[in-house]
Amino acid sequence: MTTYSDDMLGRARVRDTADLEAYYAKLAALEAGALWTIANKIEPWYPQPQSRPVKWSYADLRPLVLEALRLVSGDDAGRRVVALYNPERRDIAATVGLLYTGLQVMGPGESMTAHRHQAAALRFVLEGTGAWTIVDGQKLKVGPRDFAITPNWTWHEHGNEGIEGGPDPAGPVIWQDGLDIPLVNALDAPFYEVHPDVYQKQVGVTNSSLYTYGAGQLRPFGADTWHKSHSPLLAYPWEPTYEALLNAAKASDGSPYDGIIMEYSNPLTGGSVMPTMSAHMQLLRAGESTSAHRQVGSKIYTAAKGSGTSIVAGQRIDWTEGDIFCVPSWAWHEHANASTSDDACLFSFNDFPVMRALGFWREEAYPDNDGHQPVTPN
Ligand code: GTQ
Repeated sequence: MTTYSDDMLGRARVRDTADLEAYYAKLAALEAGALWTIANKIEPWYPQPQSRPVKWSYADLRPLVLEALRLVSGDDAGRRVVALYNPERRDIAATVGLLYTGLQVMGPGESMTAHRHQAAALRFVLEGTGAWTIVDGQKLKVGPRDFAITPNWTWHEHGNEGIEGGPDPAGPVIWQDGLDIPLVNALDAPFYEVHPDVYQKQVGVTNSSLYTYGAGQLRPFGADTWHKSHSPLLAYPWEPTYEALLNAAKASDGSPYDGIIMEYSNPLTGGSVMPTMSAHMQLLRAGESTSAHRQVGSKIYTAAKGSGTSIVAGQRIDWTEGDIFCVPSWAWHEHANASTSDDACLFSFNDFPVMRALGFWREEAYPDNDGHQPVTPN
């Protein structure tokens, strides 16, 4: 066992004296300071996230998300989104770590203006059948549980072609946005532009990237000319994703920590869909409960199907469809399907590609108690 004592040789262990206090004041006046007064804080033994595990209940938030439809216009809001904040991270608009998520609502027939920004975005559709997005001219149609990406600096706009009171598609669309805005801002790298024509012209057929790259293992003609850092496939529909999970479950037990889990990947590289964020869908079979592990990086989960319980840093989080919860960096977490007859699915996205690219990646299995954390009573 590693001992974490800040009194040991090798850590900063200076005791304050009157002389030192006076010295610190003189340094402060010159915009300087003695490193040893803060060294242990700024170089902790292991990650000390300011974010904590939080669950956002869809049943609680949904009526408020829908209320925004009549309170603000899409044109005035830019995007009509209820953002989810970690209590200590409101100042940087983060949901967990340096990731952001929010619930965006679009009424039937609405469309939002085109823009682009340095932050990358992803979407996971929670409800409504009329959603579309145009990413760099390419129109994508997305339905419930579909996943789509808006890589950084791509022009994008979205809307809902549902007809109010119409048969199908109808009704509002609510989708979850996931962005790396706090990361981009922490790096002082944000840029933003409104499209010169306010709206984009569609190029090619709707869902063209899906037609071209959607067959995963089949590399299309022209693939050698793709040199961007994000996936050429922009949308990942639910049905083939779910089928892939069910098929994998026939052949393997998957991960002891995540059940049957698959990463939405760039079909050309097998890597993450974008350089800063990766996303997964996982299936917990009926009655399945996993062991705990932890990773360096932040994760945001959405209950996509069924219901269950996750233990995050010892805290019990019960979830059902549409609920969102977060796992701060280096927090132990494990999942259980609440049903013994139906499977459950969790969508999640994370900043792991950043951790891997920078050499920060670590992962550990919970060592004690058969892999299960003690649960803190609520
Ligand atoms: O769709 O571009 O939820 O820029 C927050 C910021 C969505 C978007 C958000 C954004 C977007």
